[in-house]
Amino acid sequence: MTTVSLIGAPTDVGASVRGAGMGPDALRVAGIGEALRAHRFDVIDRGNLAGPPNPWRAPVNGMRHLPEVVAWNRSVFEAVSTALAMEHVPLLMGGDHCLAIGSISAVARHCRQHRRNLRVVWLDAHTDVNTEAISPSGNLHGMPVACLLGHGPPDLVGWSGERAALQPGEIDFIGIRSVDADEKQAIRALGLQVFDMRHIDEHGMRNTMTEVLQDVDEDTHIHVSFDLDCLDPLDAPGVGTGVRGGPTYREMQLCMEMVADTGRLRSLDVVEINPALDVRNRTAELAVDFIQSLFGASTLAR
Ligand code: HAR
Ligand code: MN
Ligand code: MN
Ligand code: MN
Repeated sequence: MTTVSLIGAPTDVGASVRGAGMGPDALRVAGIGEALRAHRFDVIDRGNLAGPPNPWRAPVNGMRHLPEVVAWNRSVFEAVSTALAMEHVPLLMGGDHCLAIGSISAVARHCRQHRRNLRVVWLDAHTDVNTEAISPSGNLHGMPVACLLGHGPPDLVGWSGERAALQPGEIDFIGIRSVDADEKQAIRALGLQVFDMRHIDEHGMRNTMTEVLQDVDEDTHIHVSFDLDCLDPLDAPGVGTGVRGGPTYREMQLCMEMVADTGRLRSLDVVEINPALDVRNRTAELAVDFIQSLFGASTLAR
């Protein structure tokens, strides 16, 4: 039986608004553990990691709260590494999206050690590929992908053991509809594969996911990094940086089910849920609904 390790990282140090630190408990209240157990997973809730409070300061050298972001990601890196070493599926409950630096660095190191091919599926309204030199905000939740590709402050680069935890061909972005001006140039320079909302409008989620998953084989480790602002804010109001025009509920279900069908999902981030902005925990409940599909609960599955 597969064991899922729930890891809470209750912080908003990388975000532009406060509140994402309550995300882990919102997911627990929405029944994340019970939902996975109902689908015959062993679930261990590791509780919440500890880390520094949000000092709520202005950016320094183009970054807000760098020391705090480093500290939180160190804890995440250790916890995810420990879960992977036990062959558990780590499910990181954020917290804001800066935490993907620690999480995916740990996954990348594990994949290299075990000679697995890594595929990261980045579900987000944003590409998060800013650097401190080009970010319009200085918020580190807009920079994790750049750091993982080896571009960012030395303190946040190289954790996997290589300068770049990821190669550009190892990550696909789905649901994108908000990219900053200089970030667009960075995407082109890096040669990143971005399936934006226009692509999904024109080709549909089925064709999009077929393309994303085409080279997945039996040695592939799929990591999904699920930023809840990928969804339309009408469905998921509890996010700090919502952008209208996201995938529909059905499109997102299909996305999750097609990942599940590969049988290769091995790690997951669930980030950017902000209960302070939510309506009756709707966003966390929706997240749990999609997570069940991602772990294989389709309508007619036994
Ligand atoms: N691109 C903007 C910035 O860098 C906003 C991006 C952050 N929002 C997120 N991450 N929730 O996906 O400030
Ligand atoms: Mn994000
Ligand atoms: Mn986002
Ligand atoms: Mn690709």
